[in-house]
Amino acid sequence: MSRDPMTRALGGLGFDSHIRSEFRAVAGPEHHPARVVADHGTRLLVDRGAGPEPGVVRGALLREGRPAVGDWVALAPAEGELRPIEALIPRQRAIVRKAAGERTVPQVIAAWVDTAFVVAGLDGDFNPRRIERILTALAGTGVQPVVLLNKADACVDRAGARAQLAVHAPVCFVSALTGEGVDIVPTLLGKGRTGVLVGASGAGKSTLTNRLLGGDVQATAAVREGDDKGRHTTTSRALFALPDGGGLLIDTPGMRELALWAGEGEADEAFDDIAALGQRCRFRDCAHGAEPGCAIRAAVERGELDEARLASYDKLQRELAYAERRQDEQAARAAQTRWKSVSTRMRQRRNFEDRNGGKAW
Ligand SMILES: Nc1nc2c(ncn2[C@@H]2O[C@H](COP(=O)(O)OP(=O)(O)OP(=O)(O)O)[C@@H](O)[C@H]2O)c(=O)[nH]1
Ligand SMILES: [Mg+2]
Ligand SMILES: [Zn+2]
Repeated sequence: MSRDPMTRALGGLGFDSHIRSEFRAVAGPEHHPARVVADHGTRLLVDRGAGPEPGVVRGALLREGRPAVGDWVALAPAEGELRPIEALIPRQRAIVRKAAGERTVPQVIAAWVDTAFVVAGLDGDFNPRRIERILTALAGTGVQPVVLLNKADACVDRAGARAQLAVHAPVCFVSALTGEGVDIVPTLLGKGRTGVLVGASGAGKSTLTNRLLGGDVQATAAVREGDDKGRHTTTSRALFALPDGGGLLIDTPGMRELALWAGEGEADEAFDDIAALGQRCRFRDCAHGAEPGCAIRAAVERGELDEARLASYDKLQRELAYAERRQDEQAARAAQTRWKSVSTRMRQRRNFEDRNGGKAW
């Protein structure tokens, strides 16, 4: 890396030679590389190695979609207090989800992520199926998943909790409260690498962030039984540099709904054991119900496959099929709108030619 102090500071944000060459491909000589370090809804904060400053999206980027936390961007020279963001370095290793609400619009949660820490609280809220579903959504993103079972201090039966979880990712017990095990995060990340905390609201993502940063940077709140108190405490996404070159960590708001953005093949990736069994069913289109020669039902009967895990796989397959149908419908509607505007333009052009007796445009 260069001896230029600004570039060195960018290295602390994860800037490397690959991003530098990608930056050169999209930026002009007046531009400066920076990372998006916070998304507060209407406001983005960017850091070009000199600390966070407000950035404003401009030019062609307005149409291409808003940069996400973790993204690398090209900044134009400052205009007053604001830094115009003029280009997005082609995004890699992004965590994307269906946006909350009715329309299936993909929303980028974090970009240039090396490791996703799936945080789950070992309290009354422990939900192994939710963890499996998040891992499924992560499959195929190129992001390494790690499960952090948090609130280990409040858990009386760790082995029992662990046994409920059928996943292929590393699983670690941690306590953001006491600090037990939390060093796994900087250890796994290391210098210049980016991690993101995802998981249900109240799992302790912000408490863990504060513990790793050694201060009260993110607000946290106690979860109360029976109401929504302590839920959705974090409302924006932000990236922090961990001390002593321990990498970069993005805290995110808890997911309000199961929000997948995955294809059916990705369900098979997360449930590869079930998918492999399915290959051995007698019928290729086996629905793993009452069909004769079903290898999956046979595995359940032999006790080799957990019924709950199979149910989770079935449910996921159905959800993915539904999501895919909706994506197709939306694509079809968008194509129809485009076609309508094309035919309107063609009609206008014909009218113009008729009136003026010749070629237009
Ligand atoms: N006993 C125990 N409580 C914890 C631990 N970590 C977090 N908590 C508590 O869990 C509650 C929720 O923690 P938060 O850090 O706000 O949860 P969050 O995942 O950031 O939630 P959102 O921001 O809503 O997504 C707080 O009362 C924390 O004190 C832990 O390791 N042990
Ligand atoms: Mg939080
Ligand atoms: Zn079958």
